[in-house]
Amino acid sequence: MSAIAIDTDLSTVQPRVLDVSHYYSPAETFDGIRVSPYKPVLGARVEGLRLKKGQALPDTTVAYLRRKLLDRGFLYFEPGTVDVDGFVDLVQLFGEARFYGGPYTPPPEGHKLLNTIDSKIKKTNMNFIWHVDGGYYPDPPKMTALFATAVPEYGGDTLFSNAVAAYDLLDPLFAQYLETLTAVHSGDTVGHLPLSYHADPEGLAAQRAKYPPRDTPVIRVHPETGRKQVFVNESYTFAIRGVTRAVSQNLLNILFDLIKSPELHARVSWEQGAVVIWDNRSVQHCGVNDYSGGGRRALYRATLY
Ligand SMILES: O=C(O)CCC(=O)C(=O)O
Ligand SMILES: [Fe+2]
Repeated sequence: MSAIAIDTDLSTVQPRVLDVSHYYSPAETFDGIRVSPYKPVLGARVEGLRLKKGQALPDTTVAYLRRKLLDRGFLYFEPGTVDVDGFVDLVQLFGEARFYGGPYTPPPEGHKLLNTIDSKIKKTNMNFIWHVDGGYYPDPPKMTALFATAVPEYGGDTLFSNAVAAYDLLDPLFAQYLETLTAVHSGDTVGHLPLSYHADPEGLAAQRAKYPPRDTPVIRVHPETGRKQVFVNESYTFAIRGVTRAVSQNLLNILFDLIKSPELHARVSWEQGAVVIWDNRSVQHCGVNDYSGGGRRALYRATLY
């Protein structure tokens, strides 16, 4: 029996990995506020800021925080940064808040601009599937923010994934091909609209009329940062145009899997009073469904344009 010659250096056949050094961002202090990476590839933790309702921040500080948000994908503000009233002021530093709630995400008492994701109210499970908010709208919100008002004893985290870094993980020739493709998005893809409006057929019809299927590039250039990113998501992307159904589904599955790569992620374990505001254009998110039975979970949400 002759031995099989192994003449391949297996170290050359390793899979490509993300070059994390592109995302390196040292901790820094600006105007007494400490900003440090939340995770290496995504997010920044903001500590030392205290903002009361109606209190102004210097323009230079606001500009700094806006820059950091675009650069890091999200800002996590430690508990104690703001109360609920201060939350409305804080988020408006980053855009114009508009009401975004649906039948299961009503405004909390006294806050018309906000809506609530509350385990006592919300019975649809769509927030556990990766998405961008309003991904089937012609004008999805630029930013989304959450303020934790009730936190279960264990679990109930929110996951975030960097869709710019997801693009960096694509092999260049494959990325070039994807850049030629267009995807169709719909509020019906995983049943978001029919489940949200199942008790309101007229409301459902109105939503479908208002938000017909929408086309976008599969890979797009972020309008503010100029960075390329993956621009399909599992909740709302229905198909890729002009290819067979098998190719559409398989390409989408590759991209959905990519978004689920742990090195692209940050996982926020909520503490009462914590705030996260993220760039809803370049960051995907989903809730983690592991908290039923563990106490109430309620997040006040603001969407910004
Ligand atoms: O429940 C969660 O953590 C996800 C919430 C969500 O999808 C949102 O705030 O838009
Ligand atoms: Fe969401």
